[in-house]
Amino acid sequence: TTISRTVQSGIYTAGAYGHRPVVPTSPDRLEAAARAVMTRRAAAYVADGAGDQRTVAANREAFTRHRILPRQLTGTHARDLTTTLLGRDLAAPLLYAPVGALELAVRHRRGARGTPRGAEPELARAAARTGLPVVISSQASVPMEDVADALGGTPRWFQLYWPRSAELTRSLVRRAEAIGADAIVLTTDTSTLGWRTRDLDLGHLPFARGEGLAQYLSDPEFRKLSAARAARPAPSSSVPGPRPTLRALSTLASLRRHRATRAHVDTFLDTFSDPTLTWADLARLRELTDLPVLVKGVQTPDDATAALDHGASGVIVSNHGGRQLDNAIASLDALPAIATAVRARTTPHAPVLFDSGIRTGADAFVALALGADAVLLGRPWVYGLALAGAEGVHAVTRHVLAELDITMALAGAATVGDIGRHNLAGRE
Ligand code: FMN
Repeated sequence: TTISRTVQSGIYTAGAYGHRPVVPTSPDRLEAAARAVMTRRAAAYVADGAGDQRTVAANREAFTRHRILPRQLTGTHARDLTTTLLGRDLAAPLLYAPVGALELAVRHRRGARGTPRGAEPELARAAARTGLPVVISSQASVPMEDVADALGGTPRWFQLYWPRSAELTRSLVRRAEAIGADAIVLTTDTSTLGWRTRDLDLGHLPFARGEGLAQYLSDPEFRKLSAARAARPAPSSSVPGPRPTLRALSTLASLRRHRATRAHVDTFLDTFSDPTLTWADLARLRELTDLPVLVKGVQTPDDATAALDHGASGVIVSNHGGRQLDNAIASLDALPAIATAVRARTTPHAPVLFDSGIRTGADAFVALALGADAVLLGRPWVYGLALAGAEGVHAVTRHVLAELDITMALAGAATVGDIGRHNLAGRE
């Protein structure tokens, strides 16, 4: 039986007995429901993006400009969603995008029965059921070793923000190897943090409160840097910080909860993401590990080509969900030319992954048709997590896969390899 039949019939049958889906199946209702339960800071951090939110909107709008061609009597009664990525067989061309400071999304659930400490283990439990790879974030709320424990045999990749310290970089990469990561995802679109107006207006950056720093606080090289910083006398010229307000007590509590100190936070802010890097530096990362390195944040064919020329094993077409450069082009609009450039450059072609705007199975189908080998699901699974923990992540994943399966059925694609531009209406 197909996944769509299991999920769809399951929902309708349960509905006849008075039950509703674990989380809404419609993407807009999913987002609205999650926004309603999350704290104000969490909703701003997770759901909103940079500047005037133009790229957040553009990422979605781009999908409305592609139409799928329905096909009849194609005999696609049984579909095969499996695919192969970096030599590994996957149940579907879908991965969990790296998301930092994830604990924000479950803060309101603290104390809920059965809610474990840490959000990533909940994601991991859901992933262990779907079998789809988790890209563990550099900014996770739980050390990667603990996420790996919860993942069991589920594939995991590690996402790296390349720190300014070579020792810390090496240490993070070694740890990723030790937890059995299949690949390193180097996120290059965050050389500097985007201008995130909603977070700015709330004065809220999780990392400044000690949140989302678990990979660093658990790292021996980071702790050395931090200890050295704490031992240094404060520069006499430094401007004294503002006096904390009563509200800032929550920050102090947060720091305590994470056993973080100001020195840790300041060390992180100092070392996070080296802005001086150029393509030539990619070779250093290449020498550091035998793992495939995929560059995440590519939005132009030139950058895709540069990534491959400098040793990347693949690219992730992404604009960070509109959280970085506002007014940037929609990620989907960047995809076709990049897919073409990568295919012209490599045989067999290096993997082209896609994210930023995937909300539904139909979206995944369109991205695959435009040349993606697989897609990363971002905010939707975070919304599922916010609403119903591991169950919510699992439900969101199943909804997306069921709709992808139904889309394949109705468009006449029996396998992932069958999906292509011929499935989309031509553009006049
Ligand atoms: N991308 C990273 O490479 N590293 C991160 O730590 C990271 N943290 C994120 C945190 C949040 C709350 C969100 C929403 C995204 C984050 N991203 C991060 C970007 C996602 O990996 C992905 O590119 C993005 O969510 C795709 O956009 P979409 O969710 O709108 O589809």
